[in-house]
Order: sequence, then C-alpha cells, then structure tokens
Amino acid sequence: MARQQRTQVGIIGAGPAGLLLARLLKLNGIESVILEDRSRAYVEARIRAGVLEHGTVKLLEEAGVAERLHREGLVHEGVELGLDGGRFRIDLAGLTDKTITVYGQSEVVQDLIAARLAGDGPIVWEASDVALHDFEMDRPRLTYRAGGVDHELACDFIAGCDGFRGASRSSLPASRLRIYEQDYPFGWLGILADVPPCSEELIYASHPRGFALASMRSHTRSRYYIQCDRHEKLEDWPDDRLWDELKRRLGPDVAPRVTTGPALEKSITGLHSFVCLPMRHGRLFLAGDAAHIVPPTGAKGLNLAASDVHYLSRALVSHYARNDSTLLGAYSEQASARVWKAERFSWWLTLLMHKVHPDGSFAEQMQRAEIDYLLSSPAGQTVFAENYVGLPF
Ligand code: FAS
Ligand code: PHB
Repeated sequence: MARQQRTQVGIIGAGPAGLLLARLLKLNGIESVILEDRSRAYVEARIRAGVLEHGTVKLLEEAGVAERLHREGLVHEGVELGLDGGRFRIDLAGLTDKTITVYGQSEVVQDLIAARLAGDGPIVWEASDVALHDFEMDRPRLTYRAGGVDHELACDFIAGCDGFRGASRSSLPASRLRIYEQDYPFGWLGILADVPPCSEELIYASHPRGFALASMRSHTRSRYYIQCDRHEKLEDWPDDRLWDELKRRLGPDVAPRVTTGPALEKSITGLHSFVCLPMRHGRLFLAGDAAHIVPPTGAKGLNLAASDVHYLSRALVSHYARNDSTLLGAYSEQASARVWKAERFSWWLTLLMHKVHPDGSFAEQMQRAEIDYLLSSPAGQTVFAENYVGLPF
C-alpha cells in the first residue's frame, strides 16, 4: 500500500524550472512537492549554463533569491563577436538599456535549493519510478518510490519540469504532440578551468577551423567551448590540444591573453533545436527543457526555463487567488510564443557563427556577408542585442 500524500502542485524535477516555480508559488501561498530523481549533491554540482538574461535576473529578484547573484554575478554591458581574427563589440546596454549577468546555473540552483529547504517545502531527492496519472481529469496523481517505500501524491496540477529526458513528456501519447526539431552536424567541446578569463566580456568567434566561445564564471574561473564533430571522443582532446585549438580560433590578439590550466570539467554536448506542443495537457503543464531545447549558442536554455515559469506561476496564482483559469488556458500559447523567438535567435546565431558550409561555397559567402552586415549596421546590432539580453515576457 503506497504512502498517501497531498499537495496543490506536484512538480517533477529540481532543476531551474522546477525550483523557481516552487519558489514563486510558495511566495503566493501555494504549496508544492518537488520530486527529483537525482541526489542534491548531483543536482548542485551539474555544470551547465552561465548567462542570465535581464528578465531572468528580475524573476530571481521577485523570487527573493538574487542576493548572492548580485554580490557575485558579473554584469556585462556588451559582448564581442570575432571574425577573421578581429573582434567587434556589440553594445548591449547602449542599444537596449539592458544587461546580462554571468552567474553559473549551478549557483542559481544552489540558491533556489537553499531557499526551498529554508522552510518552503519538501524536495524528495532520489525519487525513482515517477509516474503520472489522471492528469486529463481533475484529480491528477503522481506515484514514485523513495527510501524503499512507494508513495502516491495527490495534487491539483502537475508541473513537468523534468528536462529533456524526463517522465512527463514521455508519458504523453505521440498522437497528442506536435514535435518540431532540427539537429546540427557538430557539437561543443567545453572546458571549465580555474584560470582568469581572457577577456572582460564574452567572445563568440567565427573561424575557418570552427566556432569558439570564451566565457567565464568569475574573475578566476573560465568557461570555454570550441565547435567539434559531434562524434568526437573526449579522450581525443587532452587539455593541451584543446587550449591550442582555442587560441587559434580566438585569434592572434586574444590568444596571448588565454591562461591555460587543468580542466575542472570537460564535456562534449550535441546541439539540438526542439519544441513539443502543446505545453499543456489537461492538468499537466510542461516547462523548460521538458518542452523545448535550444543550441547553447544564444545562451537561452536556462532563460527559457525561467520564461515558462514566469507564465506558469502567474497562471497558477490567478487560478488559486482569483479562481480565474484564463491564464492556465493561455499558458501553452503565451509561453511558446516567446520560446519560438528564442528558438529562432539560437538557430540563427548557431548557423551564423559555426563552420557549416564548405570552403569557397556560395553559402559560406552568404554567411560571411551576414556577419559583415551585422558588424556594420546599428540596426543589425540592435536586433542581436534585443534578442541576446532577452525579449520582454
Ligand atoms: P533541467 O534538465 O535542468 O532539470 C530537470 C531536472 O529533472 C533534473 O534535475 C533531472 O535530474 C530531473 N529529472 C529528470 N527526469 C526525472 C524523473 N523521471 N523524475 C524526477 N526527476 C527527474 N543552457 C544555456 O543557456 N547555456 C549553456 O551553456 C548550456 N549548456 C548545457 C549543457 C548541457 C550538457 C545540457 C544538458 C544543457 C545545457 N544548457 C545550457 C541548457 C540547460 O541549462 C537547460 O536549459 C536548463 O537546465 C533547463 O532547466 P530545466 O528545464 O529545469 O531542466
Ligand atoms: C557559458 O558560460 O556556459 C555560456 C555562455 C554563453 C553561451 C553558452 C554558454 O552562449
């Protein structure tokens, strides 16, 4: 016999989407339980995104978890694009009056977990066999196993915040889903190292050998990526080879400022564009990577998780506080409208900056012409800046 529990919103996943949703609901008097299949240590140590849009920072402020972010995060007013060894700065603040903040996703997650465990409500760590039931009716349930005991969680709504490979989307019949996706014929080889960044701001470099990105986590910790074949093996990329390739692609004026050091983390990530609609199924709402994936080029993944939570939290508050379910009905359409704009920007910037076309091809010339236009046009730079700092919710 399963142990019986009840809450208002059952949340699957303790990533940015699930944790931020739980926090915003709690601040509005709405109870939730978070089911997470990994351990707290695993979740807090996961290395992922590093750039927060203007709107995401505002949402974290609203959630009351931005104190360390403002103390330790790095506010950036611009970003650099590299082409043929040269660099061009896009003045984000001058063009949009907004900035981005460099603050690792693992830090955001740690801040949200700390707030949750300070009295907001439970996170069930290492919850296995999470299954969704009756979400098409008005009494949805979640079943799961934790601590060797079977549990049943009755709730009013289920938030599927369990990422791209979670249980929520996979519990939906394929006939109910409209899937839109695109793969890219390359991946990103990333390295995290305790060395000072080579530049004050991020550098996105387009190079004949492939794309490179210089990012950071702090003034003493750097995050770099280079475009690689998606079937590459990590063992083929000892640190020295990676550092040499990165310097070649960042160009002769940046290379001397690249401080090398041992990798704290090294990984190869595939690039995908993916959207699953609708994002609502009865009393199940998908949010974050459970509903969509973007190539990391535009730094949108984490920020889209926050975007969905902006819409879903307001819809649930409206339901409980004013018995008005209009926003719940509009959730999929409202959230996905912003998702599509971020999907477009991420897809566009990925194809613009990566080595995609054969040397000397017409398509390669078109790519170069578009970068040349972007670097010479205030209008083109404004389009880039508006999308990069984050479009309005
Ligand atoms: P998450 O995947 O973060 O969280 C889902 C949670 O659900 C996880 O904790 C998982 O353990 C849990 N879960 C899964 N299945 C479950 C189940 N059946 N039961 C219970 N719990 C379950 N974005 C960027 O903007 N920039 C980047 O550089 C970047 N790099 C990335 C690198 C990698 C390797 C990956 C995978 C993603 C990267 N992303 C990046 C995107 C990433 O940041 C996501 O967009 C972000 O984590 C989305 O947050 P969530 O939707 O909360 O999903
Ligand atoms: C990162 O710092 O991890 C990062 C920054 C910008 C991106 C992608 C990743 O576009």
